[in-house]
Amino acid sequence: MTLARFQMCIDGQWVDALSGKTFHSLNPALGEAWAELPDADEADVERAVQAAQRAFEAPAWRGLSATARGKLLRRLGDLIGARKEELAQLESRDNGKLIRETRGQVGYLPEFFHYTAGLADKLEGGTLPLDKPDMFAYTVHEPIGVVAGIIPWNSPLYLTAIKLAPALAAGNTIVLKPSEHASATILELARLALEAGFPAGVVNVVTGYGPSTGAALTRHPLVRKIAFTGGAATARHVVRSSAENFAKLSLELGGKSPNIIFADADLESAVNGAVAGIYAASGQSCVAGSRLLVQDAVYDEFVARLIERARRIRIGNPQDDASEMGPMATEQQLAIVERMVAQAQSEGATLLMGGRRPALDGNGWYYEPTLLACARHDLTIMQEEVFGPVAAVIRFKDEAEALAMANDSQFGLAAGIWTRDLGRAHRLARDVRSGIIWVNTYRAVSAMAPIGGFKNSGYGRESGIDSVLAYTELKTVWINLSPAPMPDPFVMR
Ligand code: TXE
Repeated sequence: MTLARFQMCIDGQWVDALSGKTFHSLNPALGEAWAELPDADEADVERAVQAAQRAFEAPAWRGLSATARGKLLRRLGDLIGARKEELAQLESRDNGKLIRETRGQVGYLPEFFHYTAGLADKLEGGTLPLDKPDMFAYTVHEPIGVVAGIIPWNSPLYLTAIKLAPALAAGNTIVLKPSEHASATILELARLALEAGFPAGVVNVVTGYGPSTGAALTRHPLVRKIAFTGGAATARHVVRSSAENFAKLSLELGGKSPNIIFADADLESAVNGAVAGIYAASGQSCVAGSRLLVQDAVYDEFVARLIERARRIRIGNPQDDASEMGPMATEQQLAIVERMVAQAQSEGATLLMGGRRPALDGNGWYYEPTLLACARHDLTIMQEEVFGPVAAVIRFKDEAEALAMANDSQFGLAAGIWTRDLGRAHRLARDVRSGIIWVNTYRAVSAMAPIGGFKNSGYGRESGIDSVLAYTELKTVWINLSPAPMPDPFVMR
């Protein structure tokens, strides 16, 4: 098979790595290489960051009004909309995500750009009602500078959009480092940004591995903000890099989100919500509902119905419209899933369904929808993220026990609550320690709704009305109105 060849986007130019080195991206449905990309090292990252810094200072970008930046973003959203099928196909081939899922995600992407475009010229500062009558002061939101966007493989376009759009709306420039497992669509996004009219150097993409390309970018002294989505272990490296020059940070690190099913819930919806939470996207989702907490009275019925529904999931080629579950994005991820399922069983969990690779033709990295029953909540499978189609289910007797289990986690990204009791829904929405609460639904997203986590799920929020503010510095300006000479210089005014 001939490989597709990609170049990186630095300073508006399409370039190879200076070293000439390349690496391969693999198609998870086939388990074989399909694309060749530049393997950027420190020298390439240097070029990209310098280009972004120059673009940040240049009048072509710095001199644009916020309204003009908004118009560029709107145009970018339109261009994405016009190419959505192409982008959806490309992402599905690169990371093995279902075409029906990438179509949905890419189809919604223009909304993020349009919504954020509208925010660009609404970053109003304030006039301050000072307690000093001879002074006038106001605040202004200014861009931070060069932003590094570190992107994982599970939803590259979506996770880039929620960084790129607000960063540009606020007037920053950006260097994106997509995952070595799924870079293709981010390079296409940079092409569309140039086509939309963003000046050269405003959007750059460097491709390569995390410990080399990614680390060179996050420790670069000109990078003033790092927006990271990925795993906790990598995030710790990124946080250490940021300490060099106190780059601002936002971190979205996944979780172990509980889906809590009460006896009074509409069980059919709850079963669908559980499937959406853990088997959609083969569980490779930061908000995966990987802990199922089910009330005693409906536990047996819920588990039986979940197994019945999950057994009907059509596993197959992600590019086939009929498929409902595709492969793991990487061979390593499949190995993690297999190891964690084996460990769960050795710790006493009971395998109720799945737990193996399906019998399919070819070498894709597929894994069956899997369900493990746990008698105790302290098992590793209840505490650690798997990032695969593996749910751990446990019973609870009452609301207090459900809440205690829900909060017994190092993570706090999302939670699902299934009940018809309005008071209980609101009580748990208040008391569960996580950044997103879904009541009688799961895995809903919107450009208007912030996402981000409590505890070890990270910090900072993406999407929503405040997302652009996260890419700004606040400046306070003081004006002395007094005609009198400056008084005693040794006293603070
Ligand atoms: O992610 P990494 P991996 C979780 C999930 C998964 C685990 C590991 O549990 O099993 O993380 O996945 C770049 N300096 N999530 O290894 O390493 C890397 O090249 C700078 C949750 O694939 O976190 C890629 O671009 N950058 C998650 C990005 O970091 C570095 C989504 C993410 O890769 C780097 C994905 C370094 N030293 C995995 N090392 C979510 N929250 O949705 C790597 N990178």
